[in-house]
Amino acid sequence: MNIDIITVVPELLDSPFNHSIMKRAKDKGLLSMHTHNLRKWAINKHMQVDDYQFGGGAGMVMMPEPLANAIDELQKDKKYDEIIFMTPDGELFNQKAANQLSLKENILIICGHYKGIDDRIRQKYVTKEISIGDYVLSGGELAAAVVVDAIGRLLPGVLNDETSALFDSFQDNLLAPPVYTRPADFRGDKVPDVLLQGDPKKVEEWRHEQSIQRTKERRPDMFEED
Ligand code: 6GU
Repeated sequence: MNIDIITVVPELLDSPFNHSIMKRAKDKGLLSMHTHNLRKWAINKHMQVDDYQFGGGAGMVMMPEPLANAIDELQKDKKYDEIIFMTPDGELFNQKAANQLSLKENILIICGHYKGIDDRIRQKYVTKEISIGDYVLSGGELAAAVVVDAIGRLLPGVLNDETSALFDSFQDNLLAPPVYTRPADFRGDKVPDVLLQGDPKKVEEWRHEQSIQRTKERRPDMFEED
C-alpha cells in the first residue's frame, strides 16, 4: 500500500513511522509513505499557503490553489482510491474504518491547519473526511499518524504471530482480555491459575469471558453497535 500525505509540517510525521511496527512495514516494502510539504506549491515567494477567511473571523484558511496544484501533480503519478481530509468534523475513525482502508492500494491524506481548508477543495477532491475523536488538535498531522498506524499494522505480513491483529480489542467488537507475563507471583499478586495450567481451550474460554466482562464494564455502548 502507498500513502501520500500533504502537510505544512512534514517534520511532525517523521518520527511516528520510523520505529517499531511501522518501520518494519516500510522496510519489508509492505507500506510506502511519502510526505509532501504544501509550501512546495505556495503561490508566492513568501511561501504563502493560507489567507484570511472571507466574511471575517479569526484564523487563517488554507488556500485552494496550492492544495489543488499539489493534488493535481500527485494524481499524475497515481490513481488514489481515497483522498482523505483530516478534520475534527469528519467521520469518527474506528477499527472498522481502519479495516476498510487497509484494503486500498493508494491513499492521499490532506492535513489541515489553522481554521481548515477552503471548502471548494473538500467539495472537488476529497472523498472521505476523518476525525479521530471529539476534541480539537492543532493540526491534522498527529491524527493522520494515528490513522496510518492503525491501517499499517493490518497490512498482510506486517504483524507476525506474536503481534497478530486477530485478537486486538475491537476486532470482534470486544475489548481485549488482561494479559500477564513472568513472574507468576509478583510481590504476592498471582497470575490467574487457568493461564498456567496449559489447557488452550480453557484459556480461550477464560479470555473470552474476560473480554465480555471488560466490555460490559468499560464500554457498554459497544454491545449496541453493529
Ligand atoms: Cl483529524 N484534526 C484536527 N485538527 N483535530 C482533530 C482531528 C483531526 N480529529 C480529532 N480532532
